[in-house]
Amino acid sequence: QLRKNRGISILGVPMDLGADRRGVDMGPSAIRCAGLQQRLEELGYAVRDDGDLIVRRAKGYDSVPESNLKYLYEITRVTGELAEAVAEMDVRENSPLVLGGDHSIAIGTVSGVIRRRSSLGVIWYDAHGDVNTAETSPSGNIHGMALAAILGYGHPHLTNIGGSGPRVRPEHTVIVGARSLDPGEKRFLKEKGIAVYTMHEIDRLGISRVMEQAIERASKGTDGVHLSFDLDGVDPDDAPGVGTPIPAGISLRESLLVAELLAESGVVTSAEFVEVNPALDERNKTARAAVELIAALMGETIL
Ligand code: 4U7
Ligand code: MN
Ligand code: MN
Ligand code: MN
Repeated sequence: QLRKNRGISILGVPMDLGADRRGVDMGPSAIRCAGLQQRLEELGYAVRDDGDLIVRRAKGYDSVPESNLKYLYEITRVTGELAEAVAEMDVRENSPLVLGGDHSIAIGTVSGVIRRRSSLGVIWYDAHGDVNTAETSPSGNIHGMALAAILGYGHPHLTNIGGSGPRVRPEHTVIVGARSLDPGEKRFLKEKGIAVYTMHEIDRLGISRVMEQAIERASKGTDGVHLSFDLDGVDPDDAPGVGTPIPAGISLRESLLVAELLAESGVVTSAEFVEVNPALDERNKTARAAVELIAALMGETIL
């Protein structure tokens, strides 16, 4: 539980190799600048900032020949290191809070967490599904393949990060906020029976009922829930600083309710906030939104 009996360990992963647009490598710095640590300390947490992992700037594409996987080798190396670092945080009884970076880093975070919590639920808050593989991806960008890899589908380099241990199961996986899914992703999600709360369900049921169901699904029979929060799930009016903005999204206000409901439920054991792109932002608005969301997730209330 992300509660005050545990400390919080912050780790930045300044990587943009999994995305098309450069600039999300500046995300961790922008989120720190928006006052993250102080905000969490004011809530009473013992916060430890473990700094950033080192990401090598690749010269050109280090893609596998004949394959549709951009920067596979450096992404494999960084996510492997991230998995080690995250597993260690859990040993120290600190809740991992990872700052991205592009969404491919989730492969490392989840691989680290699942070593200690072998039955892990995942809530994937995102405008996208991120369940492409090299075969279905229209772009070759690994951030669009992260959830597939976590579920065990894709290139073996990506599916074996952190060793061949337990995996996240489709019935414990929930996507919230989807509004841009590729044809291959739609097939994959239906075939695996993954719960997807698209904007349609959010509009029909309301975000609060959606979250009740999402929490139930991700937490039932698991020993923890990982929140993987892509800032592009938030409407681009509220979070313009992302690489792949998709209109008609979840407002910041509803997104804060998501974070508050997760805090109330007490099920979240680790989290990451990804895809903040300061180069495309307006006065650090998106990083500031991320800090608001993290504070709410950690139990901050208005009154
Ligand atoms: B993000 C995309 F084709 N589906 O695979 C792809 F639309 O982590 C976008 O959610 C992926 O930001 C977006 O390249 C990845 C595209
Ligand atoms: Mn994503
Ligand atoms: Mn996305
Ligand atoms: Mn994105």
